[in-house]
Amino acid sequence: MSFETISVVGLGYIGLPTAAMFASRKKKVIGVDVNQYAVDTINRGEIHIVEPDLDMLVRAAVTEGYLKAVTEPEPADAFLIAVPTPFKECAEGEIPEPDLKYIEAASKAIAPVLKKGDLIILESTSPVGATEKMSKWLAEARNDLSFPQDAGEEADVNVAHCPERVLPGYVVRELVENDRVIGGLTIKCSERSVELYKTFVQGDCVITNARTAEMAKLTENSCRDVQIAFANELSIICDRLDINVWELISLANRHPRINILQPGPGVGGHCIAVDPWFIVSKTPDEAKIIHTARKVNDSKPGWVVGKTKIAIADFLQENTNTAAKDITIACYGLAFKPDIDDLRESPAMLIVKEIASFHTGKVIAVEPNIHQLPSFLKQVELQSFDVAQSEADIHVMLVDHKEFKAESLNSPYLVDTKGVW
Ligand code: SAJ
Repeated sequence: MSFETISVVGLGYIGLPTAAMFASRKKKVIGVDVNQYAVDTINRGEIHIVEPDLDMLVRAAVTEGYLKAVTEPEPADAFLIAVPTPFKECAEGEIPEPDLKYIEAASKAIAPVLKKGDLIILESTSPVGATEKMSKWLAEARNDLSFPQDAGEEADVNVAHCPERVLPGYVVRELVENDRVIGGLTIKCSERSVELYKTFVQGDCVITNARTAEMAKLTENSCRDVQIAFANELSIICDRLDINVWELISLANRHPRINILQPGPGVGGHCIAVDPWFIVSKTPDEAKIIHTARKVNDSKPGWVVGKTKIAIADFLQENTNTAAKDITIACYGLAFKPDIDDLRESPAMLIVKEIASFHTGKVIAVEPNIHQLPSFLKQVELQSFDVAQSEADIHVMLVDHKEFKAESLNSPYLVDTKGVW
């Protein structure tokens, strides 16, 4: 059975590009989101998120009538669920548990419009077992239909997990080119999912089961987290031993089987700092390295703040007529990684916020990718690189944006978390 109408539930960083991609292949796409603002924006052919080339894709899809956004699900042949999977509230030091409330809400929202022959795919990054849980929620809501966990290959409805793996900033290209891991609850569920993705995916669609597909996604991001933790730990060791960590890494990387990643101010974004906890919370006794990596990366912003305090103390010692309130600190970069404007879960932002909370003098932020600072940084000034360089006494390099790499800065009071200057 072919897929004439495709519904994408959750029109965020993954759902919207995916919806636009199906629409660009002339499929009728119904995007569903609870956010009325997002729905209205998309229906005007505009976008509410920042992602290169996505605006063109959405404008064309809406103008040509292949994509529409709604707040309530409508019948379709396939449903892709791309909603957030945040943590549940927990006390500091406790292991955060994933919160599946948005997946549950999306399942309950689509259940009334499901029909025999439909395919439901969970794309949200999820803890192991979430796809089975989703299918159970759907079955509870629709006892007139049979589901794979009970009816196997004979089920009326097919269910699979296919995690997204695209890199923010390259989503449009990676959606087409990346391989996809497809984990159906049965073989037929997987095969039908492959047929759906082949509408636009040029990479391989590799079939496995749902639990392995869930774990594959968590493994990819945990692997990167562990590797970055190794680099961050090296940077702290090298600081203690008075060794330049970037020179050290470039030398070690000349070994044919070594490829160490780069240290930085910490790990940000909505994936790599989150997904490893989905493994740790499920298997706390076994996931020792993954847990430690999280702790190492989460502690790096605090270490950078500590280095800034040492720079302030050094400055005061050298300039005995100066008080802390006379010292200007410039912080370079706020985004969670280079050359993007995304400030969410950014360690650089955490550091700037913390510096602004204790420092009595002026704090400047330089962030070429934004025009306005978030309201909680109201005591911080957004300035150009030139102003920061000439006004500041202490410089804190946080994100290696291309604009900063093109400059040089020489100061005895420099905390350089990216080895740029
Ligand atoms: N970082 C370092 N050092 C490095 C590389 C990265 O400190 O050498 C930091 C970045 O500055 C940033 C964080 O790590 O704060 C994460 O950045 P990233 O570029 O490694 O990853 P994301 O979060 O933008 O996207 C990741 C990707 N996963 C992998 O590369 C394994 C992407 O493919 C996933 O689709 C995405 O997570 C996701 O949605 O899960």
